[in-house]
Amino acid sequence: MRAGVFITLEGIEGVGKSTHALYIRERLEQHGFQTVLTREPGGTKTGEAIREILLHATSSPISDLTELLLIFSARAQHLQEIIIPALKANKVVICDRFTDATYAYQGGGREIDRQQIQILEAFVQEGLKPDLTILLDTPIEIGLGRANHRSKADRFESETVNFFQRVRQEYLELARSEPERIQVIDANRPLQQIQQDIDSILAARKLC
Ligand code: Z5A
Repeated sequence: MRAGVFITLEGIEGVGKSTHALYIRERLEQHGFQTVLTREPGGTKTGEAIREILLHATSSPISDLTELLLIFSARAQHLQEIIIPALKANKVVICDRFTDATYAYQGGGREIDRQQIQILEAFVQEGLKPDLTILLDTPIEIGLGRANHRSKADRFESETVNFFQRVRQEYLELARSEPERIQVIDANRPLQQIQQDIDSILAARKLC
């Protein structure tokens, strides 16, 4: 059995996941929790190498199934090397994206059969799920608009508007199916208001 707390942040790109992951870490550390801040795909040396392929390998095609398997390969390493040891050491793991992103991007976006994802989830995670997921939600033009200010688009960022609409809808569907775990925040507001909502969610779980 594990002892720590596993928190994930989700949403389409540019909604503020990285910004609020840092905020959550700061709040938790102010309240005496030991934290590990990490991300997917990535979080380990192997996982970061896989991330590089997933995001930037554009010279040769990657099939949807290969993409799915690469994501779960990175996740398997991340769980064994970082997440499970941290939870066993009673730490709070804050992870920028996790398996909900797979349902949203590979399930919703790429339209891979949900049951295939469920099989891999059960195999790789053996029942481990986040205790709390914060889903930052904005209309896609807001998120994409914020992200577009940055450098060259990666493999996902080059997808169509319809792809991101499906991703967003799948995230909202996941939240409807697991309302206790997945807390939706309207991220189309000033940072301070979003952080007040985050504080309330953490306080309700006695984390701040
Ligand atoms: N992927 C997948 O397909 N399947 C999976 O299972 C997993 C991932 C785990 C990499 O993700 C890609 O991997 C991802 C899906 C795929 N691709 N996409 N798209 P990533 O997390 O590294 O990439 P990202 O979502 O593109 O990250 P991001 O663009 O950095 O977004 P963010 O972390 O949500 O946003 P941010 O960096 O905190 O904020 C972006 C900017 O907006 C920044 O300048 C902020 O200051 C600003 N911002 C944030 N919030 C606000 C508010 N409220 N008002 C004004 N400005 C704001």
